[in-house]
Amino acid sequence: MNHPLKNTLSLMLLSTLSLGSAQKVASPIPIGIAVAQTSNASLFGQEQVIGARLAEKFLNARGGVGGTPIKLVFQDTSGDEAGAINAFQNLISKDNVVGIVGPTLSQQAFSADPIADRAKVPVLGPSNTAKGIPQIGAYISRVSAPVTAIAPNALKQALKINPKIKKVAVLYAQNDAFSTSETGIFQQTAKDLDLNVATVQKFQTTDNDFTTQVTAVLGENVDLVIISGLANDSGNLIKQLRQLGYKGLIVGGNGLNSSSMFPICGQYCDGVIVAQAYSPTQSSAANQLFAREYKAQYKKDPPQFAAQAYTGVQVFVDALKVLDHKKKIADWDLSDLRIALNKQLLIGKYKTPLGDLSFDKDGDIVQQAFYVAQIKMKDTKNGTFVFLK
Ligand code: PYR
Repeated sequence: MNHPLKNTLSLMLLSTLSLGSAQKVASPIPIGIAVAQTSNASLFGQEQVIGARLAEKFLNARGGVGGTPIKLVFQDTSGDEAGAINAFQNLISKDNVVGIVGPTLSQQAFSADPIADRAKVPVLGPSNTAKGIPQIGAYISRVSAPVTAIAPNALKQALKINPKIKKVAVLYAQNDAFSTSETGIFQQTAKDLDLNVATVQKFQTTDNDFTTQVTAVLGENVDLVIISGLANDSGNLIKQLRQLGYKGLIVGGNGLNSSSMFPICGQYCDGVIVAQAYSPTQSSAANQLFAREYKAQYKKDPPQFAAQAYTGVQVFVDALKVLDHKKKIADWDLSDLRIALNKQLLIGKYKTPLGDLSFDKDGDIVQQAFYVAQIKMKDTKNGTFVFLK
């Protein structure tokens, strides 16, 4: 019989045991994936889930970690800070993962990453591009190149397409850490390129009506509009810019880097320029394999968010393999392994779908190549990112 007192006693005994004795690493080896499976941020998160799952399937088919498979443990962060904190806490204390790939947004990372850092659990940010992410702590690294490396490329490409651009409008989501970070880089780059920033307009990621901002932009007669926001807000903003008569070029930031945004702005997405940290045509063997597998399953080119999530899982697995050579992962104490894994991943070199990569001393990604794409819509829902030279 299940007596309540007996249950309480065994719980107390269990917690004493786990406090007093070392916790071993589970088999299969648990790796946490804390991304947005719900909320507007799931426009990115769903692609991350696909990328991570492909990595799990693929890497396990190739022997996992010295013959031991990995097992991804998913916790939905939703789109806010509380969701990310909750997901991180569950992965760290309940699911006993060796490391975490997540969260989806920089805005969430600034709240959730310090929890993992204090618990000495390595984190690989799959899509956190704001300035300052790896500097959150010694256990925080990322496989998503920062806005400083990416954003300027889109502006330079816009000038290549239209060298006459002089006057620009800048819009950004003021309640989002990535968007405020990215707009800073866009605005600095615009000044460096001798462009006149005629107006800077703010919005919220939760906004749906952009009439005020669009009216201000139209009043300035600009040749280029630069947007830093997330997918839903930026998509609606683009749609309203076009509907109200803006005809010039549009540069979007990393928040527009997902085909999930196409149904939001529909045919109005056409022509938007977006810099990328990934190209499906990247020539490495690792990417050819990944892109082929993705395309076979989803009938389209893999997007950046999927490639980055895949890469996050792969970096953990490659680093675990090195440690497994020293001592089988199953024989490690979990806390010791998390510390060793963080050290190992920072010194490793990786052949990934993003190309060859490593990390700098802060844990920021060192990546070889970046790209710029322009959105080409086929109809009101479907389109592609066409990579520009
Ligand atoms: C970020 O939140 O950092 C993104 O790039 C979306």
